[in-house]
Amino acid sequence: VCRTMPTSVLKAAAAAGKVELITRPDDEGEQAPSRDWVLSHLPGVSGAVICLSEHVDAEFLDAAGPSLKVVSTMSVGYDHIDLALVKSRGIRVGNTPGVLDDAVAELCLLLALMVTRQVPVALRTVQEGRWPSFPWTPTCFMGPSMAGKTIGFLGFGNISQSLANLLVPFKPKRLVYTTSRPRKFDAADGYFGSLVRGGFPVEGIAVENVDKMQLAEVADVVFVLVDLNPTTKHIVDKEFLAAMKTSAYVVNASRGGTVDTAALAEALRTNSIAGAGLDVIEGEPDIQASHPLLAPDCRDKVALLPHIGSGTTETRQAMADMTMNNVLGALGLRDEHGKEAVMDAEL
Ligand code: 8YV
Repeated sequence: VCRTMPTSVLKAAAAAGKVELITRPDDEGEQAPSRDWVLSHLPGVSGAVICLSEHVDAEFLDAAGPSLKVVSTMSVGYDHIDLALVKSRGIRVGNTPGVLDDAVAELCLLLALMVTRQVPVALRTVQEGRWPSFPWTPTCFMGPSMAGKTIGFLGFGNISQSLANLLVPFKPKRLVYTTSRPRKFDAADGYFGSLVRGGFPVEGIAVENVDKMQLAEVADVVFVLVDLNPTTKHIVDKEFLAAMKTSAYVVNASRGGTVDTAALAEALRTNSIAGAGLDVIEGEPDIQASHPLLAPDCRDKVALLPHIGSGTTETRQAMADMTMNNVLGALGLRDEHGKEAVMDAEL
């Protein structure tokens, strides 16, 4: 168990019987384990409970040896797992879809509001004691309303759909999306509402499947919510950013690699787009204060958060439960068909 898990989760695992848990030393708190710690504790384990920081590759699998039956990640994303390799060795993979959609959607909305309403620079003004010399003016810290805008979704999976529902009260003008996996409501500019997972009936807001570059051209806010794979790497690149309106914003809560950071910094510096809300960034967590997006010519247009998208108390508990259940299910220690046991992520 490579990360600190709630006591309830560890107890549930112990209660399943026949389980010996290898957990992190208490004095290392919640820090990511070193690669050495992971590799040295893998030999002989039946299941590995991991997070994004644990790369599952040949070295990882070789260290574990033939005893390893299941790898369970406390994340919906699995780009840190060489899925083809793991499966070729007959090892099962579990992830945590479904339980974090609403939490990540909430954070996307928060990022969009932060960056449109200039919250990063407004907060810094107060925190640095500059409010007294920055008196209110009719135009200070002004930004566009989210209401009535055209919203673009790169990817339209569960998180995008949850976010689309959150945006309904803002009465969007249009909702446009692009995805490599066609949705069943594509038929004739289908209507929103009950067609969206968990949605409530709202008439009159069309959800349109459009080409990626068309989306770039029309969207006032682009939400990037695709999983990272070779086809989505730098899906937001120089060309995409150049096609966006100068008044438009990009919000990324997927993986840092979906947005070309250098191109984004350049687009912000040259006012080719208006701003960016980011929960993820290429190279995270090694982001220093000297990062180009935090430099004086960029930072006022950027809300950058340290990958906290799924971080509601309820969601993290549900993710931890599901992560452990996936291990226990694969090892035959709990009913695999229970509603929380989701196994075998597919590419
Ligand atoms: C998690 C995430 O915070 O689920 C994912 O794929 O990126 C985040 O929700 C992270 O994975 C924790 O491991």
